[in-house]
Parts: sequence; C-alpha cells; structure tokens
Amino acid sequence: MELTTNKSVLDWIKEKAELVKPDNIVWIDGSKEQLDALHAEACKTGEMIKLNEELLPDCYLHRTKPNDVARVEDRTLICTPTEEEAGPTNHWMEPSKCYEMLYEIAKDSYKGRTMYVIPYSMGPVGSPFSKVGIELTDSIYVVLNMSIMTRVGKKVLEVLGDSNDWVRGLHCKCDIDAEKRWICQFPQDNTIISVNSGYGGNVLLGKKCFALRIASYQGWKEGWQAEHMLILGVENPQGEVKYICAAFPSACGKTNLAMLIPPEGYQKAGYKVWCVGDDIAWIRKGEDGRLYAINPENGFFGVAPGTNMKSNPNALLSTKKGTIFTNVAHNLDNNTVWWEGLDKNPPENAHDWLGNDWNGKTSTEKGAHPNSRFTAPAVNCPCLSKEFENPQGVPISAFVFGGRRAKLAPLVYQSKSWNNGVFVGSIMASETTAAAAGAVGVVRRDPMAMLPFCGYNMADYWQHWIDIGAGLDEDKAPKFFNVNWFRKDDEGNFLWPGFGDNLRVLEWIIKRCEGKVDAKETAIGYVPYSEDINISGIEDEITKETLESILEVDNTLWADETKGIEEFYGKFGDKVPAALKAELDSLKANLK
Ligand code: OXD
Ligand code: MN
Repeated sequence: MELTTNKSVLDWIKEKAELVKPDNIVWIDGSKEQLDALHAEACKTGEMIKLNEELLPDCYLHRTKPNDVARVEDRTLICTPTEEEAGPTNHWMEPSKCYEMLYEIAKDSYKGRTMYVIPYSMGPVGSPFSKVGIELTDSIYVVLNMSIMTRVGKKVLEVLGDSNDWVRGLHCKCDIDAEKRWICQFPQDNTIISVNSGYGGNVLLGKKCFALRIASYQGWKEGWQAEHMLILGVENPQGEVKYICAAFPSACGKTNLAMLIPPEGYQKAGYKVWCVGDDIAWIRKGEDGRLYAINPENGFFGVAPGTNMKSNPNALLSTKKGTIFTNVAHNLDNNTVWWEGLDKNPPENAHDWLGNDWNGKTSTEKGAHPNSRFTAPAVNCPCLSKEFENPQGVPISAFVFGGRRAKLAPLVYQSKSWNNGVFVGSIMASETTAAAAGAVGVVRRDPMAMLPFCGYNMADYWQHWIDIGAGLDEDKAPKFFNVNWFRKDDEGNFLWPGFGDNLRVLEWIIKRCEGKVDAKETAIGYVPYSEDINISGIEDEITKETLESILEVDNTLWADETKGIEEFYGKFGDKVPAALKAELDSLKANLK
C-alpha cells in the first residue's frame, strides 16, 4: 500500500517501476513486524544467516559477491551539466548520457523481484537540519541496513508532506557485474543511481552518496556544510562538554577517536568522551551565531578487522545486538562471527568470508575480508552522546584535521585564522599504509578527507568554507587544528602512544579554544609548549625529549611540502580561491 499521497514521490516511483519492472512493490513502513518478516525472508533465501540469539541477539551475517567488497571510486560519477562543475578530482559524465547508460542497464532488472520503497530521514525526523530521501532497491540487505543506518518509515513521509525537496535514489543489484557497476550522483536533480553492486558504501544511498556527495552540493547552494567528520564531546570534571568535529583520511583511526576511552588518570579525574557521530557531520549556523552539527546517520558502518576490546571497546560493544555483519568469518561451533584482530583465538571450525571451510588456527588465508563491516545501531554505543537525537545539534568549538605523516606534521598545531584553517584542511594528506592496494608511504592529498565525497568542484567547496567563515563573528567561530598521531623515529617506530592518550591532545585543543594556554608561533601555526601536553602516567611510553621532538616544525621539510601543495593546487587552475593562494604565499614567506 502506498504510504503517501505526495505526487512527486508517486510519479517518480511509477516512472522507475515502468523502467525496472518489479513483480511487486513494498513500502517500508518502519514497523517491527515488517522488519521481522524481511529478516525471516532473507534467512530463507540464504541472503542472511541468523546468528546465535543468546550471544548476538538480532544479529545477522551477510556475504557479498567476491567482486563487490568496497567502494569503487573510478566508477563513482558526479554528473553535473559541465565537467568543470564536477572539478578535476571527480569522475564526470554528462547527465543525459549517463542517464541513458544507466537506464539501459537498469531496464527490466527487477523482473521476478520486489521493489522496496524506503523513505528515510538523514538526521532526526523533523529536525531543521534533516533531509528526506527515498531509496528504491531490490535488495532486502539494503532495506535492513538502511533501517539501522537511517531513520526509516511512515513517519518520514508524514514530515515530507507534499514537498518536492527529497533525494531520489534508485538501486538495482542487476547481476553484480563489476564491468557495469556505476555509482552516479546528479546533484542538480537530487538524484542517485547505483547499479550492479550489493556492497554497503555503494548501495546504502543515504550514506556517502546522499549525506556527503549530494548534501555537500545542497549545503553549497543553501548555506550549510556536509562534512566527512566525526563529532565528539569532551566532558571535563566540572561537567562541561565541548564538541569537536574531526576529519581524517581512511586508516587514521577515526572511529577509535570518535569513541575514545580516556586514560585512567583522566577517568579518575572525571573526564568523559561522548560520541555524537563517527563519520559524517551536517553543520549549520545556529541562532546564537555559533556553528552547530548533527550526525545525519543512525548507526555505524564500521570496519570490523582490528576492532577489539582494547582498540575500541565501545565499537565492539555496539555490535553485540541488532547488527548486520558483512564479509566476516563465521564461527560454526557457536554460530558467531570472527575477524582478524578480534582476539587471539580464531575459530577452527569456521567459514571464511567467502563461505569456504576455514580453520583459523592453521589457514594462511584471512577469515574476514580486510574491508569487512558491521552495521550497528548507534543506540548500542555505550558512550553515545545524550545530544545524539538533539534536533538542534551540538555547538562546535573546534575543527580538527589529521593525517598520517611520519616526519612532517607535528603532533598538533593550531591555525592562525579561519582562512588559514581552511588552507590546512585543503592541504590534508596522508601516507598510504599496507591496508590499501598500491605503494606504501606515498603521500596522497585528501582535502578535508572529502576527495571521494565532494559532489562538486573542490575549489568551489574551499570557497564555500571561506564564505562560511566570513559569515561568523570571530569569537563565535570554531578554531582549527591539525593533528598527527603517526610521527615515527628513524627506525619506523611510532613516537606517540595514540588511542586513548589522544585525549591529552584534545585537552590542549580545548584549552586553546578557551584561551587558557599559551602556544609557540611557528611558520605553520601555533604549536604547544611541551609542558602544556600532559604526559603524566605515560612517562614510560614517551619522554619529554621525544614529546619535544614530535612538536618540532622542520622548515626544510615544509618548504618541500609547499611544492607538493602547489602542484596539487595547479590541478584547479584559476579556481583556487584567492584566500588560499594568499595562505600558501604567506606560508612560503614564513618558511624563508
Ligand atoms: C567509510 C569511508 O567507509 O570513509 O566511512 O570509506
Ligand atoms: Mn567515511
């Protein structure tokens, strides 16, 4: 039964149904009965495996096709009318050509299948920050994941009313043919079409496709921001909470930071860290002139390998109920799941992520795919912020950028101004790890961690950041910082302990925001005096001398870095904002 009388919605569904020709159409109403029935159906067809109800209640295992295990950046298109609007860092196709290609692939592809209509809200239903999307899919896995990652059902359509302001999403599994796989965004049409994939980031259209690519474009047009940022709150012993948004390229510990466990001394003193979001922030100016952020998502789509009770207990505990595991190993003895780095006790009687017999004690193959995932409800997270559902969001004190740089960037530095902070975000870069294919240690530029997620020309996006700052009073604007947890000595050993101890750096950041601590001015920005980073309790892990060494700014290395920045900016030609060119010039002058 149709759940709305909204003409723009009904017309669009009719048009798409005529294209893909489903046997029937099912509207997702958000009820438990309907979700229960879909779980049961997915288990019957083998799409999902129900896990041990006592150990992992309401949890399921799913395996994707082996050729379909990650996002596909070279097959992700931004279809703006002109190539320049998409910019040099996006793959582009002219919209009418792209629609034609996609419709040819999608045509009749739902024959013998059901079309599920998922009305969903990114952000708390009805919040002034929130936006509605409708995803059509022929995959129950998508329905069940979207029901964790977003708010779905009838209530969303009630809020939408007869408005035309909603994002269209069409997902067709087709044959999971990697050669015909396309993830296409049409920012001007509020439309996303994804074909030939069944993997999370390509098919849960609310996440990267909408909440970053389409939403970044909407934010540009409407005066707000969609950022690839975690949001966390640090509560001090007096009970005051300060909120930070932070962007990191992949493999920099973003989820761990979002759910950080304070070091023992800090816990005893009464410090707490609250997670508002682990991946995406939507940011707007509030009535008081400050910037506020919400997490538009309702769950965590986290990387499983490496998640354990030491690295991230809050993430692991979040997966203990109502979770869908994708491409992890299946422990057949107790019908639970396992992945590399979960514990030192791999199951002997198991199936690997491909479903083949697997003995974790003797096999040289991995049990879980390196990009295997959990889709866990945010409410499960022990450190979920009380403000998670706040429709007004949380006030932001600081933006933090980061990356993996063995020698270059100091542990932390503060930007000299808003525009200088935008510059620091625009030059973000990280050295590649063995976790990704390709050479290790190569510097990859990833401005604001948005490289694969910006739905328009990155240079316009930088200008948008500059414009947002120009609209804020200086005393109300968040301050900008850059962190680097990954400085190494000449033998390749990490010098900073990281994980929970990163709170020691956040403490300095917050003190800087409050004007409570002095700092040393360097060519790149303000760096802490070593005595202002608290290392009490970890003196056996890091000496004062080592701390001093990772706070150092080497002007020769930075002068080299400016060449890489110039080369990167060169891709954007004249479109690089004048304010950023001025920042680069002044950095070069400072380094002389
Ligand atoms: C993610 C990503 O999965 O950024 O969140 O790739
Ligand atoms: Mn992400």
